[in-house]
Amino acid sequence: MSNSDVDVVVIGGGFSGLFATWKLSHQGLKVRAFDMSKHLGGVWSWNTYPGAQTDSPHETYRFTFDPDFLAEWRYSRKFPPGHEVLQHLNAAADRFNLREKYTLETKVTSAVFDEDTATWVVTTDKGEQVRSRYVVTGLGLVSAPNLPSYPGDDSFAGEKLLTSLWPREGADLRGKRIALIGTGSSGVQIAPILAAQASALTVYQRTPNYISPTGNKELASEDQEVLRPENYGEVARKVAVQPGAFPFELSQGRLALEATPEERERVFEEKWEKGGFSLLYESFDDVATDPVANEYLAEFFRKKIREIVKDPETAASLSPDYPYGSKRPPTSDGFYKAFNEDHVDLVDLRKTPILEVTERGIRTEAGEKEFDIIVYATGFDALTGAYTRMDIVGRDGVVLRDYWLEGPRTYLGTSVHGFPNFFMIAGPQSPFANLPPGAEVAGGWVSDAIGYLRENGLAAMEPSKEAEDGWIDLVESIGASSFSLRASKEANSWFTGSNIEGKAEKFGIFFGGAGDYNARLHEEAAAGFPGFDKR
Ligand code: N01
Repeated sequence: MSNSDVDVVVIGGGFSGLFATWKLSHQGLKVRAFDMSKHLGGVWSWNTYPGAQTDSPHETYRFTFDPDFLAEWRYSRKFPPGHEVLQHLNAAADRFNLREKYTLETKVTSAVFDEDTATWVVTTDKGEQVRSRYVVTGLGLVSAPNLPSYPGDDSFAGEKLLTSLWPREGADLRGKRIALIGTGSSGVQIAPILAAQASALTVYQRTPNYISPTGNKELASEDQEVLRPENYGEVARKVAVQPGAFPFELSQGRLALEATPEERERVFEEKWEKGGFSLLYESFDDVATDPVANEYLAEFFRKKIREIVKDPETAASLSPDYPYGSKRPPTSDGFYKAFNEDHVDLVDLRKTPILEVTERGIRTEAGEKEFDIIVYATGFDALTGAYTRMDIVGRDGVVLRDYWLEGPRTYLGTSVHGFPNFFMIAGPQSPFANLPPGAEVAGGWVSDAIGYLRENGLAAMEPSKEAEDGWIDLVESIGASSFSLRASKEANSWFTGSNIEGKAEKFGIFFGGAGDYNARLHEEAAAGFPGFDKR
């Protein structure tokens, strides 16, 4: 059966790709891995903008597969800064001899399935071709940058920077007149830093967000105790079942609908102070599911914004009117407060859209503003973009990009009908959850699937059409059954591709929760992969 150069080609050098490379190499497979970045680290090697940090707590934003590495690797802050995540990933690559498997600064341009030999022919932008039996992708959910185009784009004489392709050597922001477009997770993290360095900062906001404090802090040595083997089991237990794969308790045992106004206020206030996703996962069990409970939380945010932001018009523009949770809620320490500075202002694009980029700056219906730098924090062609930008050609010459024209089609977020032996880690229609734990679960499942094929002398597997249709129906019906997710479209959320003009609007995320998803993966493997056609 071995008429290939390698057993597996892994594409991507972030959490998913590195884990797959480790796991599959351990299984005795010959692995070749590629990443287009000069550095290992996936999105963290590109999104090096000032202020980049995780929204996931330190004990879960890491590899956990090796107990010694788990106990030894220490971040400095509760929500680790981006450069420390990069260090973590590179330390893992060194420790587990993964670097030697990688060819960096090399983009995979195509992967074409050869039916006669049931192998994939993977071609890179350096002209190399590698034949492999399996292709495993760790391309990231939010990794293909989105740069909107405006009339006059090329005329701008100043500097344009993207948070998602930030220059490694940094950028001189001091004393500059800066425009920031975008108020998602990246925009609200970088805004306070731009405000501190710029002589003038104008934030261009299309859709307001529900932004909670991050609540970041230096870790004391006792905070690291959780990483010890005898303590980590409790974290792993919570992460395995919690919908977002975070170390929160599954149920808070209280409902906002049943609480008195005073109790609601007390709990919301306490979780606001704690920061991160505490308000979503640790306040009341019904804030994500009941419209009235959700509105209590939404109004709590609006009240906070009115309290923090002194100018009432700016506060009103910053206040969201769609349900909490329709978009991925960002966190930031200092975003709202920055608007109280005299040199910081907000342009509400819903009232005054951008008409053009000019030689000197940006023109809206309210006039032209001059800038030295425009920072685009305009997000990603999420979920599918990293796949559709590559030529992935399955059986019968079907191109994945075309197959996904009406939205992603997968089984379990890991596999696609018509694309044998093609496995995705954290692919579209995977759960919306803390990524590193998910990468280890899905990567482990891919390893089991490949192990199953080899143990049974099988050449290939791909999901049946019925299994894939069933998964898509489930993903859509879970999304459509939630009042807040139904509003994803009007909130321009990347959950549904609605942030990109012209993109098919479909739920690209399995919203049944990471715990439920993990159980489904486990059942599929334990039952001998019944959703797959094998040969
Ligand atoms: O991208 P986004 P992001 N004209 O899509 C605006 C992860 N992440 O890079 O909301 C004007 O959230 C767009 O407006 P609208 C995390 O999962 C995590 O910030 O579409 N504006 C929005 O305000 C996150 O969810 C971390 O109307 C335009 C912004 O640009 C995901 O990555 C840190 C526009 C894009 O926000 C993406 O985050 C960073 C246009 N034509 C990222 N097009 C942490 O863990 C877009 N926008 C902390």
